[in-house]
Amino acid sequence: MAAPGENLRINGERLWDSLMEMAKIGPGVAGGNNRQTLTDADGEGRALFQKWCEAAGCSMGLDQMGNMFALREGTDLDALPVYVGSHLDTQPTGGKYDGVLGVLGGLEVIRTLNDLDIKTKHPIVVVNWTNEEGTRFAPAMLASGVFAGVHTQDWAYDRVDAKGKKFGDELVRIGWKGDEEVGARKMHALFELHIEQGPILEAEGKDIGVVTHGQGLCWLQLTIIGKDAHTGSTPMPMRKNAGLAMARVLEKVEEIALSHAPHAVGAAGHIDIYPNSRNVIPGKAVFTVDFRSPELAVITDMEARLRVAAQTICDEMGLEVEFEKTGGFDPVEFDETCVAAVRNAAERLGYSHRNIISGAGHDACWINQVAPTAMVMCPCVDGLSHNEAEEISPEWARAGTDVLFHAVVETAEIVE
Ligand code: HGY
Ligand code: MN
Ligand code: MN
Repeated sequence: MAAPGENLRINGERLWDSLMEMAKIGPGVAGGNNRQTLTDADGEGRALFQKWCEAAGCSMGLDQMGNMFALREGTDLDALPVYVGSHLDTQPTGGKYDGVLGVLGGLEVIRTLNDLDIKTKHPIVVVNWTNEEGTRFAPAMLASGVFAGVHTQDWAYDRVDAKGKKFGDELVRIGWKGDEEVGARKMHALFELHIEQGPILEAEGKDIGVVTHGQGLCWLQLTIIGKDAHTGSTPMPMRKNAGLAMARVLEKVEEIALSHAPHAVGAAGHIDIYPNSRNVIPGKAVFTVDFRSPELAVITDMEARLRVAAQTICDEMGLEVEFEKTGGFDPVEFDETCVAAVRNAAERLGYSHRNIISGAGHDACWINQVAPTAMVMCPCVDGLSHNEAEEISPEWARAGTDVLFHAVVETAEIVE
């Protein structure tokens, strides 16, 4: 396939302006974003994205999970589209680039093709996947998971947030439930541009991460039941302290993850303690342990050991413990041809690059099960993400999107 000439580059200023414009929607309190899925802010961000796509001549498709698909026609009506995109939803204390760079980078590919009046054989579709973050509604990558057939739509619709609101109801409420059957679309390939969310690329001075694999994940929610009691008048030996049990379990999480150093990781980011009153011994603790590793056997081992350790701790303290698997996916190996398109693009454009395993989960991890898929990564400052201080440079954004442009356009085949 004819590759685009190395002089073909995207418009970095226009991309950066769009990123800053989108960042105004659902602002955080410290310079980042709080544009959680299916909130009014999410709806606003979607509307802005749709406006931009339509201004770029795209037609917008919307499926029953709220996934958005902006189509730029190709010359061959029978050719399957090349998809490019990520997610616009953010963490509650999220950054301006996690997910958003991949969606607006995809839009920039379209805008650049329009500027250069380039036609492609395969159509190109820019995607915004609903609820990648899995914060408000667990698990992460929910809508791309339904698209890939990993979850049923009914199960997804029934996911509830901390206030008991249902995913399906909230999708209707913000007015972004489409008619399209989820997963009916067939793809020639999918590419996702994403910030690394880790420190490797910046530390090594590399412009581009050629993502060959993605590590797998296990989200195990524990509910520990003790007994509410007075923190002052209850003798220590009589206490059934769910908070103390949780603390001991979290020590085990650290110990188990470190036993598989250097690649495995483990922590609990979601923690609810009840009744959360200063002078009541906690009678209940509900928390989610997030284990990850590039090796499935390691993830399986970490989960099994934690279940045993938590049960032993609770048995010894006379407390109850319940386990619920609230998310998980196996390690991912991306499509070699698509990965090569990314690597060749970085070479052609003169960007430094290295192979990398994605530490975070992405929609591409699920779509890889139904279509040839690959990812492009750019560095982020100090490897920081899922923090309002998340930052990238305009140069990194441009480099990543140049490589995305070349990989997508080469795969979509330029028509001379
Ligand atoms: O959890 C993840 O890895 C992704 O950032 N949602
Ligand atoms: Mn993301
Ligand atoms: Mn994220």
